Amino acid sequence: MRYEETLRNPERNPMKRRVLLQAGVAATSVATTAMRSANAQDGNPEVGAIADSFSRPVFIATWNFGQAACERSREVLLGGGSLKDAVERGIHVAELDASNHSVGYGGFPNAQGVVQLDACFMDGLRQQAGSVAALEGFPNPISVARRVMETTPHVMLVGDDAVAFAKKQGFQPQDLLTEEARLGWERWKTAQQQGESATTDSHDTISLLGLNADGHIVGGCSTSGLAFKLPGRVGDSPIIGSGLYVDGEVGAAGATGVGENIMRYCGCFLIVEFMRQGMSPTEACAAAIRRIAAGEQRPASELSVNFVALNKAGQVGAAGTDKGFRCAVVDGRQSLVARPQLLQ
Ligand code: SD4
Repeated sequence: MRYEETLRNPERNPMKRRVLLQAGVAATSVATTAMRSANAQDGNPEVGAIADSFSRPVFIATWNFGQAACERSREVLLGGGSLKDAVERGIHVAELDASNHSVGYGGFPNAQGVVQLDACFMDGLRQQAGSVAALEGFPNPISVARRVMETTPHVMLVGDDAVAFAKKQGFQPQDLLTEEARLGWERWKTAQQQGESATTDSHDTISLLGLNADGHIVGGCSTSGLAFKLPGRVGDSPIIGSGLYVDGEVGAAGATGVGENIMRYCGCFLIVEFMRQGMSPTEACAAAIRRIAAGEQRPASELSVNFVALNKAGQVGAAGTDKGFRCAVVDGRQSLVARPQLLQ
């Protein structure tokens, strides 16, 4: 069984499923899996059917919980905040949600029990970007990434030097390892020691894209990465062009899934380029997934790669390989969760 399959489908591996259930590794993760299976038959509209029904300003984000984040973004924007503030503060909703074990505070730690966060922020105006990777001790890495973009001539800061930068910028360090996440890690370690390679279905990165009435586009992506990852491992999420890309003239794309399968293909950059060539956001997301599957020479269903996108006109789209993947779309009149195009 491939790595991605065990991540996404513990039930396909009885051993791993048993480990998950016995160890109770994040009961929430198991619950999430169950919820996602149920969602596969849910009544949410297909994104293709609603792609043109939104008007600027509009926000789109990954996963069901992206709806609360997008609603917060809308509130900030309509309350007079800038689009950058709207995207940043929308992402805070997911980062500060302790029950979300894939983002910010409460995220599952790495194999050594340390929570290491990745995030990037991008403004379509002259493609400004900021990013942090393997950042320890700050619950809102998206804000640190934005600060890298706005206050330095650089794009990316990592590790201890990113920590030093965040402190200098006035961000308050705090312990991000919640008791629930720590217990999940303990159980994972115990299972490993017993020779069972336990995995979790912890896979809920937030990528949030916003377009305002003037056609300005901003995006952000924030994650704790894969649960119990090798210390120092960095995925697609903070890599400009992989986990996120924004081109002010064309549109934006954001990702969630197994970073190793996204970053080797510059997934989000590819989607924006497909949109530049005339594809709709959903067509572009699907084309990127097909490209990755062709490159990997294996079915899309094995990849765990999922994307959201929007173009400058305000058309939204999404496609993914995970049956439970959902996206949230919010504009001035509507707020809903939609089913992306599924590629298997
Ligand atoms: C990563 N892409 O670090 C992230 C994980 C993720 O939903 O998207 N989880 O590989």
